[in-house]
Amino acid sequence: MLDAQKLFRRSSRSKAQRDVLRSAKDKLRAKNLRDSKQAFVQQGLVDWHFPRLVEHEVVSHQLVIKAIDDNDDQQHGGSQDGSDSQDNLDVLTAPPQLKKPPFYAVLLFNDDYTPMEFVIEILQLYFALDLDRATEVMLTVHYRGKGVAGMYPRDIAETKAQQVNNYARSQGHPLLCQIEPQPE
Ligand code: TYC
Repeated sequence: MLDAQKLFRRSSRSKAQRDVLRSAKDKLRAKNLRDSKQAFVQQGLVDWHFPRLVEHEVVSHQLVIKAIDDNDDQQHGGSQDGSDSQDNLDVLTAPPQLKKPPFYAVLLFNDDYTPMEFVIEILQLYFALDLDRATEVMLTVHYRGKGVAGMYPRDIAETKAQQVNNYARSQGHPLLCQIEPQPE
């Protein structure tokens, strides 16, 4: 059996091993989870075939390190101190790893037929721009060919573009609205 596996067999841990494990846990708590897992493996504390580390790391932002040998308790006739099988779990909390969603620009394109007033109305209605800002954006589109009406996560950007196109069509205007991913 690998040393790492022995380390996670609770019943066979020596004090020195418990200390190593505790300090490793502290490191894990402090660092990015995936980096830490890599570090754990490099230090020989866990074997890479320890997939539950990954499976559980997203559960309520808790990392659950389960002893490799699920039968540990059974093999040793249950826990000696009378506590239940939860003994076999080491639960570490880690800060949530949040990533901002990628943003999409909602673009308006110029055409020769959509009335300026209608474009301004669209910008106020769907993009919450005040009259001055809506006029400014409309003129940018008019003179430069395209302009950004707003920036949103993908779902919202898609919905807005669809709403604008549908509304423009329903009013008989060819106004075109499309989304474009933004570099992160
Ligand atoms: N070019 C249009 C006109 O002169 C106005 C316009 C502005 C149309 C912006 C579309 O996205 C647009 N009536």
